[in-house]
Amino acid sequence: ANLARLLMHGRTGGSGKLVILPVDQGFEHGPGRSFSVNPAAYDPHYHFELAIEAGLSALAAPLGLLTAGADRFAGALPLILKANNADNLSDDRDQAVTAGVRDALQLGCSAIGYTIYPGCDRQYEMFEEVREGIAEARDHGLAVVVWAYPRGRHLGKDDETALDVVAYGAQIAAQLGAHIIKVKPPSAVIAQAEARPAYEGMDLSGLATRVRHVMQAAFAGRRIVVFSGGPAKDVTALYDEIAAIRDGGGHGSIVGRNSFQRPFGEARDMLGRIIDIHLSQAGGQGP
Ligand code: FBP
Repeated sequence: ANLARLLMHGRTGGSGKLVILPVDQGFEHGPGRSFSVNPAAYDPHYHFELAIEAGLSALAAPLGLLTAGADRFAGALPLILKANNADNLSDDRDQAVTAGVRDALQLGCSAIGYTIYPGCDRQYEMFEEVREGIAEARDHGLAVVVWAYPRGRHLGKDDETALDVVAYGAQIAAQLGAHIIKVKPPSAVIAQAEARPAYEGMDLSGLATRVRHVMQAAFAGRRIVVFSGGPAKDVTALYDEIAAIRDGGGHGSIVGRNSFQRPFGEARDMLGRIIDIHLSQAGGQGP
């Protein structure tokens, strides 16, 4: 029922697509870096208003931000409690569990979300923490979102978005029991030497082909996969990327900085365009 709430809400409701606003960057990247370019975004209410006005599927954020908006916006749109977090002050590739299923239920959330860092030194502890959260969430009927972000000493920055690595992260998230998996758009790099033969002969030049492969890795499309927006970029480049995600069979987008680092009206209209692209036919209406 909670997964249905997410899938039926907003302008994408009933289409099988999702467009989500994630606002954990104040915690993950720091407040100045995240919000100073658009100071109105320091206010948690701003993000609720943006997500509601743009007709999004859900708002995903840590406990503090969701609590700060709950008094005014309770029930206005599905919420995803981002229940583990990292900060940028530490070099540790790890996430602390910052909230639980009980918090999600108190806030009326539809889902709980966790980041995993496959490839980092603490990955197995992270998998165990997330496994506990997922089991409890399922007991209480909450949907589960996993941010699958491979990183670690053995992966260079470019390797984190390599196609084989992103696909591997999506597979691990699916195996852990995620209903919805969040990944970064994959590049044409194949990082693991032992994975290269599997990709021989494939033309990986188009993002749509790479997205299709990530969907395969997420149980052949039986799990919902949404793609992140990354650092703020030119809208044309962003729309091209969203069209390729649609063409590759991706289920939607989860776009934070590209949304709230623009003025409200511009962000609302841009999110509207992202929804239009996801709702249009693959290969049809272009960006
Ligand atoms: P953006 O659209 O701003 O990239 O947000 C997506 C997201 O997953 C956030 O939820 C998270 O804070 C951020 O990316 C983490 O990115 P990274 O770990 O690369 O700094």
